Amino acid sequence: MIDKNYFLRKAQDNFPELKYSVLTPEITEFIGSDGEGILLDLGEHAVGHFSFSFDRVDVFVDAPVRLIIKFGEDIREINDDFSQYGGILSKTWLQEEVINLDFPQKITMPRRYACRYIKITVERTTRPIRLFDFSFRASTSADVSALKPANKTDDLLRKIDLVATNTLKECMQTFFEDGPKRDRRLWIGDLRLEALANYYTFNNLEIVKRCLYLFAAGECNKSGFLPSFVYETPYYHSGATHIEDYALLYVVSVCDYYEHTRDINVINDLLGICKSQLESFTATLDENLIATKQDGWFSFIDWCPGLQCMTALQGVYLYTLERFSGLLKAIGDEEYKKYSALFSQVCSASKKHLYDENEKVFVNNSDNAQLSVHSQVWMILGGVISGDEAKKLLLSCLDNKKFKQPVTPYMRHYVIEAMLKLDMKAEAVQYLKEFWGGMVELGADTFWEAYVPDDLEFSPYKDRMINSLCHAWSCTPSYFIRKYGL
Ligand code: RAM
Repeated sequence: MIDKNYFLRKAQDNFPELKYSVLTPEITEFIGSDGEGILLDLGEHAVGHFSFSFDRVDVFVDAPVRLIIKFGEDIREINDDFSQYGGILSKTWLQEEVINLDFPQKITMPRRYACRYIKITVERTTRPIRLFDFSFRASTSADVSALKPANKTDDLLRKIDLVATNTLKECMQTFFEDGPKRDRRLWIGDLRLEALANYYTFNNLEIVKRCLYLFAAGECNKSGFLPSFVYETPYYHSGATHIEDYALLYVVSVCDYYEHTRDINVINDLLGICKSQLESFTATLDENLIATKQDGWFSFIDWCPGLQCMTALQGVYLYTLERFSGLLKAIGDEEYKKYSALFSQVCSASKKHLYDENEKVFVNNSDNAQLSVHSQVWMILGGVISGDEAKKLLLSCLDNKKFKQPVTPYMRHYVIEAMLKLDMKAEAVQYLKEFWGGMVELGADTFWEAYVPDDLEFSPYKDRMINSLCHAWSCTPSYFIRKYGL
């Protein structure tokens, strides 16, 4: 019978194998006393466990030694003063430990870290000490040997692809994590983009199946939407938060999976859930076929402050309807007719009610005054406008101060998807190079959770220190470069 336990069993059957490697920094030893320290560089971003040995130098150390060990995904994070942290997420995500050592020993730190740099400061010792034998045991479920280099002559695109595949590799653990530093959870929005990039790089199908089943086992909310995230450890737990656009994008992720694998067994298992996500959403349409905000709803779209999401959300709904009816048609399910008829009706209704004919722009039902790139992009992806009209609209809103702009690589992904849908390949390359290339120029080894080129302090959580610098949803340049030959 298809129930939660069945889905969890399926998720378990597709548990990916973790591969380990050991990294050692160039510096092999440190001898020092109070207040002194050392900065280790692993040479690349890594996710795993840190070990080192500690010994006396010559004389007996007659009191415990206190070390402060800080892990940084980049050097800026190492130089941050965590005591000044004022963000809204728990400061326990900041990777810093204070440890007291009673006697010479080899230590393997119990927590897993995401870092390139490790700074060890001797906070207190009564005698000089020696630290040595530094090593970092890194893990990933990506098979790096399966990765072919992107066939690129353009140097910047090659670098972007490298950083993007590295980002994905680091987020591929026993499931697709959003960020190995934080939140270390499986979120639908991130899953979709990671899976896309994975199909064109490491092509690990087990992990995708596992993630789809982990969500299928989740608790739906009273509207019937899947949870937006799940935890796998210490035991399976599905999030209390439900995000409408993420629930829809689950359906799209299932469609992507079928398109890539033609694996009908998985589709048969998940079809019922996909249908119910769309039914739940359709139930909220008003008499004009426009989605209405329900009590307790949270729509994401992007971390752009103050963004009104409803028009973009309507676009996500249309995008999902179109993809899902395509899937049903491909597998010979006659219900596709119902979804494709609905798609056409909602599409014309959206143009009629959400498009300002005078200004030639999509507005928000809830707040007509707010213009955003998000609304335009999702209406294009939803098929509400196309051709030259859509191209003109898209070009006019990007980098235009009158429109709210994307702040995450996640939303930027959908801008590029819209461009490619409109055959704007040259513009897509330029946009990708400017945005992701900007991070490369700033020295990124992996791509970040949020990046606003003219505000490097931007954080969705009110303090940049907590931002994840290796974030799954930013890995899709490899998908675009490899799939579309950008
Ligand atoms: C953050 C995470 C994650 C994202 C959600 C909506 O907590 O960064 O990647 O999917 O927000």
